[in-house]
Amino acid sequence: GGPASLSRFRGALVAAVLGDCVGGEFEGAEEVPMESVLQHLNGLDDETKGSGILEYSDDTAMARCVVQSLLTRTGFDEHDMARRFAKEYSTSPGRGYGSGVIQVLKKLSSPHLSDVYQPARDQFNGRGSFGNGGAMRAAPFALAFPELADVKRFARLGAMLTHSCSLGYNGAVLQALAVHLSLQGALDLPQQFISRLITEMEEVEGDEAARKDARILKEAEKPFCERLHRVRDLMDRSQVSVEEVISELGNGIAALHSVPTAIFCVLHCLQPRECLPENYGGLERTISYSLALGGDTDTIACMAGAIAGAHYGIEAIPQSWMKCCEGAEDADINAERLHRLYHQSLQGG
Ligand code: R7I
Ligand code: MG
Ligand code: MG
Repeated sequence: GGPASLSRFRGALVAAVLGDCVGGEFEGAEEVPMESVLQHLNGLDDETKGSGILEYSDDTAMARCVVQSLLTRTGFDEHDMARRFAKEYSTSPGRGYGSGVIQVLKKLSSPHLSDVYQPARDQFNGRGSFGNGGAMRAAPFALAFPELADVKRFARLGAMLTHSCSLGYNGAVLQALAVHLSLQGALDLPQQFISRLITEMEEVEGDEAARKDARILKEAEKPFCERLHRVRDLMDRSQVSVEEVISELGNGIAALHSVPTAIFCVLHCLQPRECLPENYGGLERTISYSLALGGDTDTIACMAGAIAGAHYGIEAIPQSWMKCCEGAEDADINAERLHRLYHQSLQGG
C-alpha cells in the first residue's frame, strides 16, 4: 500500500504482537541457534501438533493500554493511560513485567496520586529506569499522530509514566520515529531512513536532561546517535555475524541495547539472507532474525515487528502465525481504528 495505508497500520500493530508472542519462547536465552528458531516457527504451521495459543507478555499488554487510551481519549491523556497501566497490571500481574517497573505500576493504582509521573522518577535512586519498557509499547503513538512533532512528544510522555531516565524514554522516541518513517514508505531508501533517524535523534539527544544522564551513566554524549552510526556501519557490510551484532548493538533489556538492535534487524532483513529460508518474505526474515540474537527476544522482535510490519503491510504476515498468537485479532481491529483517528487528524477533524 501507499504511505500510511490501512495495510501498513495493520501490519505494524499485528507484527508487534506476533514478535512478542513468538519471542517469548527464547527470552533470556544466551544462544539461540537459527535451527531452533525455524523449528519453533514451523511448528506454528503444524495444526496437528496442537501447539495451542502463544500468550502475549507485558510488551503487548501495555501496548494495548496505550492503544485503548489514545482511541478513547482521541489523543494523549496521561491520567487515563496511567490508570490503564495500573489496572492491567493488577488484573494480570503474571505477564513477565520487569522487576523494577512493578513498583511504579502499584503506585500508579493509588487514587490519591496527583502527579502521575512521580512514581517513575522515584525508580533506581531517583534517576529513573533505562529499561526498554517505554520503547516496547511506543509503536501506537506513530499510528495515532500524523505529525512528527506529536509522535516525538507523546511517545516521550507516554514512556515517562514508567521510565523517567532519558535513556529509557528516548528509546521510545526512537522506536516511534522508526515506525512513523516506515509507515511513510521510508524503508524503500534504507540509507536515507537511517540518516533521517540520526538527524532526528541529534536534536532529541541535544536536550540538557539527556546530556546529563549520558554523562552520569558514562555513555557517549549522544548514546542513541552513536548506536545508530554503528547500525549504519553494520548495514553497509555484506557479512555480519550474530556475535558482532550483539557486541556492537546489544540484545539486552536496556532501551539503548535493544531499540537500535531492532532497527538493525529490520534493515538487515530487507534482503534475503543465507541463514534464512528462501521462501521467507521480509517480515518473516525480520522476526526470525530477531529471535536468533537471543537475549530480550520478545521485546526486540516486538519492536522490529512493528517497524517491519509498517513497511511490508498485513499481506506479509502468515495466517498460521496470526492464528496462534493471543491478541493478534484485537490488534488487527485496533489498527483500523487508529488508521481512522490518524486520517481524521490529517484532515484537521
Ligand atoms: O523496562 P521495563 O518495563 O522492562 C521491560 C522488559 C522487557 O524485556 C519485557 O519483555 C519484560 O521482560 O521486561 O522494566 P524495568 O524494571 O523498568 O527495567 C528492566 C530492568 O532493567 C530492571 O529490572 C533492571 O534490571 C534494569 N534497569 C536498571 N538497572 C540499574 N539501574 C533499568 N534501569 C536501571 C537502572 O537505572
Ligand atoms: Mg515481555
Ligand atoms: Mg522482553
